[in-house]
Amino acid sequence: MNKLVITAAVTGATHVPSLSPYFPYTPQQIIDDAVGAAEAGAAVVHVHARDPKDGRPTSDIRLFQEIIGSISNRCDAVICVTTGGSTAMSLEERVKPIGILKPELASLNSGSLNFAFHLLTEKLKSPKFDWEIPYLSATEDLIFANTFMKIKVFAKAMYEAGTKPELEVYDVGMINNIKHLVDVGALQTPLYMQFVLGILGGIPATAENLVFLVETARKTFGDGNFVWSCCAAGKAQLPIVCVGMCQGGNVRVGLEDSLYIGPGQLAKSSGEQVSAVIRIAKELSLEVATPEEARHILGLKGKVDVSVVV
Ligand code: KMH
Ligand code: ZN
Repeated sequence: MNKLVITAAVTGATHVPSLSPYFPYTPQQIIDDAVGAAEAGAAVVHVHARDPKDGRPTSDIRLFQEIIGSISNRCDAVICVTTGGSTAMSLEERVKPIGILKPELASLNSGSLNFAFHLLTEKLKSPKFDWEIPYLSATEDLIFANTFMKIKVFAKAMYEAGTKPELEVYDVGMINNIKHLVDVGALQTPLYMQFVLGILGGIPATAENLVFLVETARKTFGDGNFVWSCCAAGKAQLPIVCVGMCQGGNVRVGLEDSLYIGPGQLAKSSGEQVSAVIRIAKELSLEVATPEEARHILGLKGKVDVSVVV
């Protein structure tokens, strides 16, 4: 049985700064949260960039270089760069970091969906920044577009850069999207899939749905042709990763997916959530993978070929 690869997704493009005083959005806060998560035991950190002035999601490559360069200097964690960017970004903005940074790993969203998080406005009593409520509200009438053509653009850029796609799967139909793209040669096996449950517009975060996703992937690709991980939005985060660990899967936590460490209790860092997962993993007699072991499990190229100029 492989060791457990823990990913920390530290910022994302869903949450806004006023939802939590612990939410990292300046480069230094993102770097510190990612390094803290790695020190807590995460082998992979998944990063987005935010405008340090007001926390708005950005594709500014200089910020990505600062964030990735510093994380890379301070720890050995695998860095997974987002190509999801934000629901408000163009294809060009989203794919740009790959060709420049040539990361070991990058998210590749395996299909389009309503990616709605307008309900978060109900939690925003006193927004610090004027962009926050319009940004959240706009997602009620928004499609997070990942057409087959767009996915081919992302995949081509990644393979040219030696980057392994982390295929984000928000619903079971996306497993068939991936199958189609493997069949036409646009995606290569072995695959690495991240099952993302509980997004409003995607598959609900239930234990049976995670089992359904895993079994569908096994029937579609066969056991030896993929590695998987799982995560869930909000309060489903810990229960779903527990189900995932019991199925022999890898897991993702972090403030991108949930701002909480317990009911009504804000997490002070992504590292807190990593530590909680590790406590449970130990009770399950699961060994946690180091970054080097994660590179082997996921089939990554190693840090040496990542081109980050700080
Ligand atoms: N923030 C969402 C738009 C990714 O990093 O590729 C999707 C997302 C997935 O964050
Ligand atoms: Zn992300």
